[in-house]
Amino acid sequence: MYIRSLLMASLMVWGVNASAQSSKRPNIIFIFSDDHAFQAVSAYGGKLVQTPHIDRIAREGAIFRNALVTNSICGPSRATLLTGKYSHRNGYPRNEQRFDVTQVLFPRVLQQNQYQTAWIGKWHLGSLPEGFDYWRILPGQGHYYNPDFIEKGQDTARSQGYVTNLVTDYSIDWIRHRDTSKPFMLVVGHKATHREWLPDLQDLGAYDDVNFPVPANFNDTYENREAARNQDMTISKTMRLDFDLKVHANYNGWVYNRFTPEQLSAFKGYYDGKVTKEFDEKKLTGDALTAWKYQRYLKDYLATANSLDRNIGRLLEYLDRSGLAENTVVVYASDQGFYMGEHGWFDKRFMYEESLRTPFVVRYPGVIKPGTKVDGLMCNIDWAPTILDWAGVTAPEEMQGRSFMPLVTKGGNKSTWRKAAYYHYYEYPEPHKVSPHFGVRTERYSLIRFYGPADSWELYDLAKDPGQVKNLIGAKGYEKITAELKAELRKQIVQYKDNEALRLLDKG
Ligand code: SGN
Ligand code: CA
Repeated sequence: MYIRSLLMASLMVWGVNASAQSSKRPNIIFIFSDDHAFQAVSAYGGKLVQTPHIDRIAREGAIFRNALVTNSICGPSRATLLTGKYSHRNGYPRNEQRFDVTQVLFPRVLQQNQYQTAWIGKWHLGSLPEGFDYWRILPGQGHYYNPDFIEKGQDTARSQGYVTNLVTDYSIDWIRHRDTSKPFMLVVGHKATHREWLPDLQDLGAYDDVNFPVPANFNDTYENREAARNQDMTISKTMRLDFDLKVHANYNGWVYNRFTPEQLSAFKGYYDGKVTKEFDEKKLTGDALTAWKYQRYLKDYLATANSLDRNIGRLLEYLDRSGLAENTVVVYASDQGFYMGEHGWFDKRFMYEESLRTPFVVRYPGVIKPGTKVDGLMCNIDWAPTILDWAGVTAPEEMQGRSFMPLVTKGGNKSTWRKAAYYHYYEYPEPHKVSPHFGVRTERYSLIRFYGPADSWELYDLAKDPGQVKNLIGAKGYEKITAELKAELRKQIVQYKDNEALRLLDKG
């Protein structure tokens, strides 16, 4: 009897502790957009646009100025978020395959630790989600208007409305109706600002009065850079007037055939009535046409981003109103960066700064000091281990990143943080014909080994050449740093067990 009551007492104490502890464990919301360039976020100093709500997260928490992806495209970035591993370890190096959901995924680890988990919005991994109590995803790339959603346990069904609003509505709904006895982790997966940059109706023409400055390397001639010369992602040649810029748009095509008559009429009013009209009147060719396409591209892209930022504001406001803000970590990140005309491009893929770096801001009330600015090299392999760290869970051995909390906490040991980051891109040739490559990025330098059709090395001094137009490989005076960086690259390849890259490196 005595033993039994002792046991009961200790169970009760354990129970109390456990629940007291779990009530302190934060909720986690990971807002994950698609192709949103840091140049288009005002918190990053971008003069192109105002993003007050993303900026608010940065102001009330931390901004990472060197948040790097390890393979700059969609599916691979998502696979890395889920697994904390490089593409060569999680089996998802290219888009449009089937992601293996049976491997260790951070949401499943959270579930095992009494978290409730959900993924709402763009998923783009071929297979259906696992490790989530609830999910409601866009099939494939998804549609901007009246998109289909696949909801766990339900048939695919079409929703009415604009995708960024819908993803936010469904996210707030889920939070509202969740099991409140547990902390939660929710990924809010936005389609915006992916190509073909369709804004919400209320944002059509939002930037029509703005004349955007052209990046210094807009007319890059790709000298001494074979991979950059052979890509297929220029505003001048690759970007399509009809599909991308909606000039003489094909309103019978798959993008528009699901529009309501009202939506179609608003689009025609703007794109036929204004944009196509202007195009027809101006009769531009050559550089003048490219300059016009650039302006139109930014106008559409940034108008699409307006809705993204507004909806982030809506979610933050819901957290304020519901009292959840205080105990909820909010991250805003994109799956990679994007070119806004730098090198004359749109799209991503290259290990050059605009697509290597992605926006990443995080608010963690009471833990991360407001206004924190981080320059350390943080990679997307670190995201899963960090999320688990927030939940008080040690990351499984096979995850290759580590929690970035030492970078944002007072007294955190920053001395052991990585001084070099490893990158490996694979998808070739379609779309965009970017030669596969791997490389290493330090605070100051970027060393890249292209393989496949462009079999070459590149070296950049980011302090002297932030626009990366001067390949220093073989240049006099750079022998020592090149040798050091090559040694660092080999070290990283061995550390992260990238056997394919090691074989290529051994060839020279
Ligand atoms: C589509 C786009 C490409 C884009 C890929 C990958 N073409 O194929 O421009 O690079 O998606 O993007 S489109 O004509 O269909 O718009 S990712 O973000 O999903 O990796
Ligand atoms: Ca993307």
